[in-house]
Amino acid sequence: MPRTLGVGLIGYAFMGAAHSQAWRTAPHFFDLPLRPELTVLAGRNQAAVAAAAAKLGWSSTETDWRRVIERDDVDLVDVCTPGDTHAEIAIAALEAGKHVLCEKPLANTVAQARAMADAAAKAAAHGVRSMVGFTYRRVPAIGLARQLVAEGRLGQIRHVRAQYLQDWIADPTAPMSWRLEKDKAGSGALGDIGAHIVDLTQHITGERLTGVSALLETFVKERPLPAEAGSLAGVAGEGTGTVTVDDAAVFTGRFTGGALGVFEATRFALGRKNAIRIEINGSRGSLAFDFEDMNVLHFFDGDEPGETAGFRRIVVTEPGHPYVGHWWPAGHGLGYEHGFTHQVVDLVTAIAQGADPAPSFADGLQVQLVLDAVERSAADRARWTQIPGDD
Ligand code: SOE
Repeated sequence: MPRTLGVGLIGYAFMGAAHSQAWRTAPHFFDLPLRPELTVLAGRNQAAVAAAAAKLGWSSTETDWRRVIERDDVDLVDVCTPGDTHAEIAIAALEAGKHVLCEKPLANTVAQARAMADAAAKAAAHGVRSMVGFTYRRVPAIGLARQLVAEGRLGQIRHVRAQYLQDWIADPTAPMSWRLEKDKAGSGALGDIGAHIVDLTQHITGERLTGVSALLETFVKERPLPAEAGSLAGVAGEGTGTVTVDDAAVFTGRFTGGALGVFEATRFALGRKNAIRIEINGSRGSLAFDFEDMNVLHFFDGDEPGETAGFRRIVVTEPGHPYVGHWWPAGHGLGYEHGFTHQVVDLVTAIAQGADPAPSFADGLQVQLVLDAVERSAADRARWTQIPGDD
């Protein structure tokens, strides 16, 4: 029987529920070297967190995240709170010797993200591991995309085209939520969903963004206050609040290998619910992905003779792809939640092996540097803005 890994989850809204599902499910479909225990769920409201713990399968509750970090039966802290508390909680947990999984984006500012990355590097020297939750990396079709690029099947990357399209606040009467408040969320569509396409395109291509030119827009500046606090669209109550973040971000960029990038992150693409669309064009081939058809990768092989060349629709459900063989027979498909379960599998495996999991807090800091450059560019008439890097 493998040793246990006591998990303490902070936060129980949408991400808390997705992470709870992953902690519950992973040991039932993967042979894990450590057995996760859903030890404690933390939330500020005792009645609400007790109800969430019962629903999501947690053994105990706390109303102060500091108590979670003090507990000897907690080995790992999973941070699923709004971005304004990521740094305080994650750094305290790392300094207490707890492994940390932190939701994306890593933080609300570069300074916070840098402090988190520094704390993670210090903790790693003592065998304490950390990961930032860019779960879409763990969608099998994305893994195949990265593999094809790494094998040179696309050749030299020329174009990266990435969109993340949602519409949950396209209705101007949709009420305020913490995701629309800068002091809580750091930014709007840019950090919440733009962070995903920045991470994904860098992950697939193996290249980094070196500079951007950007526009941000807030289409609806005042919204009804919610009848009750919630993280996504809720029910309108009395009064109004001011939206202090972007509703949409569009930006161009250059990658380290010379490719040009075009990015769009918006919550106003009416009819698009969670459409992550990526197309990459190289000198030898192209690929295209749409999360709303997440088990499929489209691949154009430029080596194919023109008469029979065309985008191939690959259904990425064969057991030979990472993770896939642990689930269903070919063609039955995976869903949004599987990326979270795969995240738990890789994190627990890395901890057991004494390895640093990816994406690391350093990877999260790099995404934060891109987000910050986008905001600085947009504030200066879309001026070209370099992204600090090792070079
Ligand atoms: C809301 O836009 C959201 O929940 C993001 O915060 C998540 O990271 C994404 O996976 C789904 O949409």
